[in-house]
Amino acid sequence: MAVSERSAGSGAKNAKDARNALGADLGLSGDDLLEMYRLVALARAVDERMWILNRAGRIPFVISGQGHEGAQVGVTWALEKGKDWIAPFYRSIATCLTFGMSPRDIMTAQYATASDPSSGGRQMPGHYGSHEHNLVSVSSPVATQLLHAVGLALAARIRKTGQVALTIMGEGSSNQGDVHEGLNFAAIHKLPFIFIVENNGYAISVPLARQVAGSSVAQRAAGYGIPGVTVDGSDVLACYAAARDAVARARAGDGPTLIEAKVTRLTGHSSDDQQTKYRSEEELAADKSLDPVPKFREQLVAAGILTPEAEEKINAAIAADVHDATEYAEAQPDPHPSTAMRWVYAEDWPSESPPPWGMGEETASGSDSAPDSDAAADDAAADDAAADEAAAPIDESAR
Ligand SMILES: Cc1ncc(C[n+]2csc(CCOP(=O)(O)OP(=O)(O)O)c2C)c(N)n1
Ligand SMILES: [Mg+2]
Repeated sequence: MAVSERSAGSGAKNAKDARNALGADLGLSGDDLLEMYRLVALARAVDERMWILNRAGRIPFVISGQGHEGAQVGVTWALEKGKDWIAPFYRSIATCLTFGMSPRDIMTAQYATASDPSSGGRQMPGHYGSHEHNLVSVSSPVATQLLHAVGLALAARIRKTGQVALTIMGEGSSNQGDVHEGLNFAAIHKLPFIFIVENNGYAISVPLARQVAGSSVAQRAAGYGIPGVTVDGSDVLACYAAARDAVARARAGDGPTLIEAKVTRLTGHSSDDQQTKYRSEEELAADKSLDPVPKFREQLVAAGILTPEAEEKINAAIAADVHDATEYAEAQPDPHPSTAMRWVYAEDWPSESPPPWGMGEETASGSDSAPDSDAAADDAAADDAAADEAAAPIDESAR
């Protein structure tokens, strides 16, 4: 601060400090910023633990959000938890944590336990979802989530709920036909919809130049007559500002916004990929400068918001959370085989009309067309067990 400012009267100084305080122009308090930092750092710590557990043979597959956390926390902060909806993708760990999921929720999905709230161990690892927190389950075919989110936005419009629906995917996925169909529809009907593209420059091993003609996803928004914004995805506050504006537009009935956040993928595509096969050492080293975690940390330290005491407290809480999530998930039972069909097929199918997938009479006589696990479903004891479980679908500890 300049000497002349320091020598100004204390009233004038406080007013100036308040104006200059980091995030103040965005309506963010120091506590907001500390919580945003905690979420960014927590997502990174949970993610790093996942890789250790994978290499230790405890979990089969990791698809990482490292490098994307700043954009995810910044964007998600602009939505209203418990009201708005998000259809996330496989790198959305920080998004899910910011929107209400816990490290235990993330870790039980990795272990595919019966208590995993994303799917009770049914989905692939990394396919997070939470009905409780308005997070639509991740789809394996990339880009389909855009259609789900547009549908949610249409429902919000019809029901006049004031909700906003947001979806997220990578730049490679944004080339799918579903994106054109959904964006066109959302733009025509001015739906309360936000499309986030986390552009990390690669679709597995395919670089941007081979995926995106014209190199900008945001520019495509012009074709739909909606705003297309490009934002530095390592800048948490810039991402928040862009999403906040998009939310305001959506709630005002002005329609969708496309935000392209330029992020970096700090890991391989997944734990089954080795990115040193197709990215140079120089490129990987340069990408580290786009890491949102140290960048946000330095910003908050320089602003005097992240004091040594605050950081120590946050780090201790994160270490405890990650430890707790790991121990918890390790101790959780697998889903019981008799529940294999749960949440796949309707359970209240009327008995007078056997369901087309063969869980009726035919199955009992051993039809080839029936899945193997139908045998368990036909067993009276298994049915009873399944019925019991329906009352408490995520607690299998008594088995
Ligand atoms: C419809 C479809 N095609 C292909 C795949 C295989 N696949 C999974 S992730 C991925 C790359 C997606 O890249 P991008 O959208 O840039 O996201 P990133 O992984 O880089 O975050 C591909 C091709 C798939 N899951 N679904
Ligand atoms: Mg990508």
